[in-house]
Amino acid sequence: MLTRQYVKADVDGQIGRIRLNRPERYNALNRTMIREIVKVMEQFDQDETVAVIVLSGEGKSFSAGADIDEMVDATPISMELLDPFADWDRISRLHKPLIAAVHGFVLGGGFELALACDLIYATPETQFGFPEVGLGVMPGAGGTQRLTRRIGRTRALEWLWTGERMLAPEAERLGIINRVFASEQFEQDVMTRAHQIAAQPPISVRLIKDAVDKAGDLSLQDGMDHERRNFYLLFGTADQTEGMQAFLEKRQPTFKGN
Ligand code: CO8
Repeated sequence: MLTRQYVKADVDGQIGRIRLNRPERYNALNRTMIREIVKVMEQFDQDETVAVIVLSGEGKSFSAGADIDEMVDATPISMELLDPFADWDRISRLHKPLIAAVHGFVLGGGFELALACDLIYATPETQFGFPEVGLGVMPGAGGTQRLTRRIGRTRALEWLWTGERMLAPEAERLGIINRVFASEQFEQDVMTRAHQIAAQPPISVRLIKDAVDKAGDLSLQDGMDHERRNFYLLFGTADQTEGMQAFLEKRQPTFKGN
């Protein structure tokens, strides 16, 4: 168990699990906590025994956002010098599938942390929201950008301006999250899904993520060129030979990750 001050982490099969562990403060994210989360994520990303990373929260909630106590006295210059988002930026450079398994409150920076993951699963009672406007600020860790890309400008604006909360089934309907799983067996359902992805050939999984990430930034033709290069690359893997051979021989493939 890779336990740190604000984070618990362990490996279950091929799943690297990270739990935010500041439950008495609804897992409010201070700088140390973000640094710890990202460090463990990077450790798992480099660990050959881990195929998928699952991020969740201890206690009643995933996270009520950035630690307001830590921000109350900040100035533009102190923020510029501190560069608090440098750690956040490293999340988007991870290669392995990153799943946010959320419950309770998922607010502000907590919501931005979930949106920085590849997939989001939630319990039906989970409440998502960006309350920053009511604090005289706005999201700063990607909220306006990632939310707008998912639900479009008009919906994003209304939600960010009002600071209203949304329940998980509505977030699922709008395509902000992937799926809602019943609370009673939430952890099992998330782990089943994580194991399902972990069983796939890891280089395919990695290059699919890489290509999908390009879809937001490149023109269609440039994106397709990038996709094609990744596609060709996979024909250099043993897992491609095994996957196609197994299909022809009508048996289950055994992937080795190379
Ligand atoms: N920061 C610091 N402390 C918090 C936070 C927070 N975000 N959220 C809860 N807490 C603390 C409370 O102060 C309280 O502490 P104490 O017991 O010492 O009084 C404890 O957690 C329990 O909270 P409540 O008593 O308020 O519990 P309730 O059940 O009444 O309410 C809520 C729970 C609804 C979650 C409520 O606590 C709340 O509204 N919290 C603040 C939510 C919020 O505004 N989040 C946005 C923060 S700003 C942000 O996220 C900007 C992100 C930009 C990236 C920043 C990178 C540096």
